[in-house]
Amino acid sequence: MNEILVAAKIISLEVNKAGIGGDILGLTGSINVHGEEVQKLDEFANSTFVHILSKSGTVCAITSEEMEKPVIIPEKKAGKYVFVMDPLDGSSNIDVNVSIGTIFSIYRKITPGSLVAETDLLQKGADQVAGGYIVYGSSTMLIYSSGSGVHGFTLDPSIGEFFLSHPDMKIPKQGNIYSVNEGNQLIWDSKQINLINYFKQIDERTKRPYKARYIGSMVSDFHRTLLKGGIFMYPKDHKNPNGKLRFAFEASPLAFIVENAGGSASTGEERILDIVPSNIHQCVPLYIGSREDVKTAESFLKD
Ligand code: FBP
Repeated sequence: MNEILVAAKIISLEVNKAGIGGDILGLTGSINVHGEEVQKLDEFANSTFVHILSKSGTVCAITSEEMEKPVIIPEKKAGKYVFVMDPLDGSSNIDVNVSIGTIFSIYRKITPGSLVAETDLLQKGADQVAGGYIVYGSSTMLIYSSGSGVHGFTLDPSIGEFFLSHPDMKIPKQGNIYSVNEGNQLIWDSKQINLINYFKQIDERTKRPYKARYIGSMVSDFHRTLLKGGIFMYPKDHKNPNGKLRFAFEASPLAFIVENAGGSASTGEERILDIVPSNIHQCVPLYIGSREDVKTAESFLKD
């Protein structure tokens, strides 16, 4: 965790001065394994974490949304953990100064010996040792869980230290905010359309109509959902039959957080943390947030 905080401080500094210092805004010109244009800050964040963790003696492998293949740490420098990350989520929002973030999961190496096997890299979400995210926004915050509660720490840049600011965070059982890119409505199936129409209907008893909020930077949309309740969704659609968000780098770590804060995370059909991925870049539909709101979503989506 200390190594993660060092990397977070370095990235926070770069993000906060993006546009005035150095050449950190804009594209690298390369395309990542998901067919997305790589931002310079994506690359900077990825190499900062890989550099620091590779030398830390704490990890044996690193997988990243920005790297097709895992980084395997040489035996002499290897530790007992596998680090899984989306080094910079919401990167399409960097140039417009919207909050972005880093999302991470930590798993224990489960196979004996020093060789890292595929099973070490493709573990069930529920087997995370810890999960968390860092928001680079109006302040820089770390939110993480190691299975007993969810805690938030805020960076004091004048001291360069993270301080406990949000102990034992709990998500409200039900919210009144739904968050989804409605621009995709024409490529949704009827179940998804019916669900969104349900949240828009007027019925005071069930707090409806819900408010619509969508930043388009998942870390920020999730952070708001954790604090205020409601539901964030990235459904499957005719363009992305498995949704757009990545199981290992995005859905699973945030599912670990939301469940430890009293909420739920689902594909619409199954619990995210019950999934054992078949490949590190696998995508899943995601419904995450307040327990009652995710239950409502499942009631519309389950066959
Ligand atoms: P990356 O920036 O890590 O690729 O994340 C994907 C993301 O930007 C999420 O943060 C966000 O929720 C989603 O894509 C927005 O997608 P869309 O523009 O299709 O609504």
